[in-house]
Amino acid sequence: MADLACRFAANPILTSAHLQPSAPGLQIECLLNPGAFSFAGKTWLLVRVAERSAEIPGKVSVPVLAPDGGMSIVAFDRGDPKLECKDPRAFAYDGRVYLSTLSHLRLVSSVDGVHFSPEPSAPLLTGNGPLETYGVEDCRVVHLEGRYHLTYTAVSGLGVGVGLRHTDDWRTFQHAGMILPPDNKDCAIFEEKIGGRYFALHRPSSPALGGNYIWIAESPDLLHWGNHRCVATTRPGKWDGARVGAGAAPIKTADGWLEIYHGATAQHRYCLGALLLDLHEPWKVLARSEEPIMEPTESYETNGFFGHVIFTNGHIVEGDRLRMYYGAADTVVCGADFSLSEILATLR
Ligand code: MAN
Repeated sequence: MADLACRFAANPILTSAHLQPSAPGLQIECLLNPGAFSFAGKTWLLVRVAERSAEIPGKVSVPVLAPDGGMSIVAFDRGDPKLECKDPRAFAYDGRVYLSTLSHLRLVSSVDGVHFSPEPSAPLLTGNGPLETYGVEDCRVVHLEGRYHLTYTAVSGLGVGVGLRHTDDWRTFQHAGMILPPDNKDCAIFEEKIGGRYFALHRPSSPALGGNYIWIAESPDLLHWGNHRCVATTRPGKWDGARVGAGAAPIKTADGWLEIYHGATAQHRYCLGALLLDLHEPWKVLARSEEPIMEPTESYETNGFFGHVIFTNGHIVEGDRLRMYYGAADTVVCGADFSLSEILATLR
């Protein structure tokens, strides 16, 4: 199947050169995977900014947050036999895993949805508390019952789980804590209740038995999630053979809830596909892409900090147009437009 994405001519729309590091002594390694939302007549992205500490000769180092605030630099000798560099994203020392960068979330805004500029007065969203000492990543933003709800990957030495924050004005935030404990990420809340309950897609990992699959859960209050069911497993040998995870909030269409999800191979090639879920019983999958609807093909998608990656967790829907924002090669932020009816046609 053809790649259905109409990429922005201006791609990449945001690179590390567009933003300033969050503190002296840090440098921005890459920008990734933005959440997206409309607010005050503009399009906003909540970009993941991954930073590293300034190079220390002969050392591998990374900034880490303290559980009660503050930041320190953890550094190990490059030649130390206890040091094991896994891939560019992580390393282990004496069996303990660290990320190679520390991520926070930053707001940028735009009047045309293509050209974004930083919001100097907007607060940075940084890791907060003992479950976020390795940072916060890949935030989904939903607007539900008049408030914005942020679900994001909360990372610490204790594992990778899903954090929740709320805001009304993008100035003050309420931190609701971890709603899905490790190992879990890629949590996308539906933008309306179904049968009087909130629903969310999420991605627990159970690699020893099972895998990295998309699940659905329901909740009376957005805090307590239960009745978990698996909706999509990986498909051995295919483009989504090693892991799958939800993108942004499912999109309500006449045919069902349309979810754009990422699928990766064991070689870590990340493509996008679609799932169509029943409108009233969203744990029922009506259709699923056989082939990706978008694959890493452009040089900014194949080359970078971690190449061959297209990862989305933010979009704006206007009529038939799905304007999708995505992280490319874990390095830059890009945009692409899709036609919803074209995606749905591939699922029939
Ligand atoms: C994981 C996540 C993403 C990242 C991809 C590709 O799925 O941590 O943040 O973009 O891997 O590296």
